[in-house]
Amino acid sequence: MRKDDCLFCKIVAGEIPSTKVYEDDRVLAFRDVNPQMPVHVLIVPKNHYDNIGDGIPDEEMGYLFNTVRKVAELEGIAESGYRVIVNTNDDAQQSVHHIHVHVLGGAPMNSGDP
Ligand code: DGP
Repeated sequence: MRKDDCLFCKIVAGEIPSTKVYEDDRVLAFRDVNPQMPVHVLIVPKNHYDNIGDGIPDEEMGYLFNTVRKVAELEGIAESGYRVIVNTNDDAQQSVHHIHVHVLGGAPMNSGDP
């Protein structure tokens, strides 16, 4: 389930390079090109869904969010803490319309941080 004009589908396919943090047959986690924190990883399902409102099956959504824990452990932020953000549609300034989970951490966050 790929969308041909989707940037993150191209990253999943390896057509656009990324710095991978974790990959399995269902998800890819890679470093954000414009990090807002020392750790800033994006996790995407390999199947294309525009966003939370796009009917991603419960099981696939659960798998996506369980990958957050794996990434936090790999990045060494599981104990210190991290923030999880899923921007959805225009008011949230979702800029890439392939559902993705931001995992941010690596330093204490203040209220103005992402
Ligand atoms: P959002 O605003 O939630 O749609 O976040 C999209 C994020 O994707 C943004 O933080 C920057 C990141 N991004 C955009 N283009 C690329 C890219 O080509 N490679 C990587 N690694 N990240 C990208």
